[in-house]
Amino acid sequence: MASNMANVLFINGPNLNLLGTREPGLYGNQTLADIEETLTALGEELSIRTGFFQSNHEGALVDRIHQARDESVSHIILNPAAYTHTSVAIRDALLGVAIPFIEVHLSNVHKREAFRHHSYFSDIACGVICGFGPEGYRMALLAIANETVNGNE
Ligand code: DHK
Repeated sequence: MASNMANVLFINGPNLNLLGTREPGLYGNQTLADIEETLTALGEELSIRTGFFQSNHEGALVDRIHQARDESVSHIILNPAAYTHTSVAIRDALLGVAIPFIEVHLSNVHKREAFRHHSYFSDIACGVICGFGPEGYRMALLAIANETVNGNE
């Protein structure tokens, strides 16, 4: 396991601070704090260091991705939320720091409106998980622990 070396940063985009009350039929009842608590515990079990960041602002997300390189973050688990479908700036930030990342969505975006079917991230991500609610973040962390995530190929 490479897990004792992994340093994983979870980044969540706009409106995900509203989890728990926001469209629970789509996004579930857990708050972001609940989800982060579960992921912290799983990280401890797997000997993976975890960190968390959420912002509603595109530039703040770009800045946090830049900062991740200085902190030797090994992997990013990213839910860009609405920026999935719009943000060249966040895509370029990820390409710029060259940190391998997994794209996660709580909902199955492919079952939803057509504008959610395109992602600016999927073709540069190590993998994409969608439709499993908060379990998707756990699946991403387990994939890193199991060394099933390839770097920057
Ligand atoms: C979350 C959002 O806020 C939406 O804008 C995306 C994503 C889907 C999710 O399923 O986690 O379209």
